[in-house]
Amino acid sequence: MASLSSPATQNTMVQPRRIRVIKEGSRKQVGGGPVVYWMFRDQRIRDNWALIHAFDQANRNNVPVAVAFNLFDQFLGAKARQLGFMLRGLSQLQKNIEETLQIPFFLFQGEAEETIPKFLKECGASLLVTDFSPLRQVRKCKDEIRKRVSDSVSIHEVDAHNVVPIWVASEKLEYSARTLRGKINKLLPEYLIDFPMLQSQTNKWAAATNQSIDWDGLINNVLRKGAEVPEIKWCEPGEDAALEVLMGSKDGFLMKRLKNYSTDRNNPLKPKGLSGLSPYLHFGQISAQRCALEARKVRNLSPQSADAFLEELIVRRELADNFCFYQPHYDSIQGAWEWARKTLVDHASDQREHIYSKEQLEKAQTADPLWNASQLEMVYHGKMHGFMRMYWAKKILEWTRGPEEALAISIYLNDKYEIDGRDPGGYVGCMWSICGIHDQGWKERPIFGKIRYMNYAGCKRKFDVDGYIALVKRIVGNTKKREAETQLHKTTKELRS
Ligand code: FAD
Ligand code: FO1
Repeated sequence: MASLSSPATQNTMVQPRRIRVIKEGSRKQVGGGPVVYWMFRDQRIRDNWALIHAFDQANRNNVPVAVAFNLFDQFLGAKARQLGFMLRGLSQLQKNIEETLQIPFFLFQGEAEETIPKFLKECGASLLVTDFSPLRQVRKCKDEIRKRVSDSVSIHEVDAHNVVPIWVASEKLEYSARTLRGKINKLLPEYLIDFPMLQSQTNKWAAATNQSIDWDGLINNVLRKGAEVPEIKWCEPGEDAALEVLMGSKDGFLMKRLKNYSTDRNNPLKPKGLSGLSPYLHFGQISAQRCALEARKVRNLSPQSADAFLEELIVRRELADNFCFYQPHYDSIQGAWEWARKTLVDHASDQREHIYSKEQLEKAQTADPLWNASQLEMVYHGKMHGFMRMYWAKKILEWTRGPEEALAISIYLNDKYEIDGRDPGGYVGCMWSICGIHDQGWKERPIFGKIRYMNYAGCKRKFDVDGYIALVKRIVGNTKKREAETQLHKTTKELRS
């Protein structure tokens, strides 16, 4: 188990408890070999505690620093939509990091447990800095790297994703937002602080670093292999675009849309009522801490909306990481609480009005036009409205043979089509909807048992269902039209060449 802090992390610019020492190298000090930051979850230069720590350790020990990124093969089933977004963001990052910080960015392809230790050996690194993700695939990969690197290498893990580091906020699985909120709020004065400036790198990387990366080749490759889930065009990738969405003067969330957040965020007809930040937060192209700092600055303009946004951005988001970090079964029924498992089993064989297969659900072929619209919004727009995600997942529980199948299908569809999928927020979103985690029990009823129930009539009371169905119809029509035009353009080009 990593120690929370050790001598190696006492004299650091980053708060010591934001760092976990995964491995203490035999060379007590970092001195001697370069520092490498293996960038994984927090794919940004600005406001990145892991990058700040790597720089800090390199400068203190007069050694160079580099960033390394490993491109897995279709990680967690990612397709063109997600990998195109990520790689376009990374190509901007490489340009910026080499121009503004004069440090090299290395991109490897394959299994990180092979490529990262190999790189550390080649460059004689003395310290590997990693960022933090609670997902099992990431933790397994990191543990494999820990076993493979030489004794002399130290490994420090930095939670650059959460405002309050997960292991600081709570040392255990939290029951609900209510039990975590107080712990986080007590620690905000210490952790919701501004970021230090990155000093320029004092030591140049020795070896030739003009590792030119064929970004177009990489991107075309993932677009071809993942063509089944095409890219979205409404959401521009990269750190600069992320900041624009957060606080741009034209249409930025905090500048132009915050005031309606508390009233509009549950209205699927007003997608602009949400911040639109989840694609950037998921890929780490913007820091949640940055979003929180900037939201606090404008809080007096709309306190209620600002507080509602901070609750989602900090408490709800960290609750999702807390669940995935402390609950190994974070994406299966075993991860549900006893009361929920029992109620789901008690009602697993209740008569269902409809039973749909994964294919019928994927193709939005149910008898419920509202549910079909939400599925089509996810498939064509790549980001289903937050309110509809609850209804969408709960209906899958109602229309499949049992909760295990419902969970498997909802996670499969969510990870395949959502631009912000493959995220703790998604696993927890599905588990909340189908297994009632972070929720209470409700009046018992068929199929749902005590799991919170949602239905069409309830939605009708809350918003204009027909309006939402029409909105999605327009989105699907426009997307299909644009795809046809792109296809025509491509064919014409090929015919001409
Ligand atoms: P905003 O309301 O503007 O929220 C701002 C940020 O706060 C979000 O980007 C997110 O980081 C965080 N946040 C908001 N709501 C939640 C929540 N309920 N739980 C955790 N964090 C939250 N979120 C994902 O990031 N990826 C997913 O794959 C995902 N799948 C979901 C599936 C289901 C079934 C449900 C019920 C929820 C899911 N969520 C997921 C949570 C939430 O719906 C999205 O984070 C939100 O809709 C993203 O849009 P936004 O950033 O515009 O929202
Ligand atoms: N991170 C990487 O370091 N390499 C990848 O190849 C990679 C692919 C990827 C695909 C989809 C996606 O949603 C995220 C992806 N990430 C990748 C980022 C990282 O895996 C995510 O931050 C975690 O999944 C969330 O903890």
